Amino acid sequence: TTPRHVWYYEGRGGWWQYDQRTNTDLDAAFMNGQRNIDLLIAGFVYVIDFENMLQYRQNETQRRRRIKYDLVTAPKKGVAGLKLN
Ligand code: V3L
Repeated sequence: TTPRHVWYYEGRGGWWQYDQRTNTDLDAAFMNGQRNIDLLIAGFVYVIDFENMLQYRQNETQRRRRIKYDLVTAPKKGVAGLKLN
């Protein structure tokens, strides 16, 4: 079943929905009250920081992307880099 709300990270001029596995991990960590979580995404460890609502690569913190939790129907560029048509 499709959840009502999902996690997104910022792209250029829009938002990308996280892939399903990462979304499940983010839900679990957030509901568990964690302030942040380290996740392996496309071969790199990313920190997802719920306090500041940001994600960034653990070993290279210059690129900081905003994240949000929003309706699954919110406007998006696609899912995890796969563009919607
Ligand atoms: N899930 C998948 N790929 C990611 C994620 C993530 N949570 N975070 C970063 N990347 P950085 P536009 C994004 C990818 O932050 O045109 C989009 O998914 C990231 O991919 O410096 O700018 C698109 O594929 C980027 O390729 O660690 O909106 C692509 O950018 C790479 O990791 C272009 O999107 C480095 O990101």
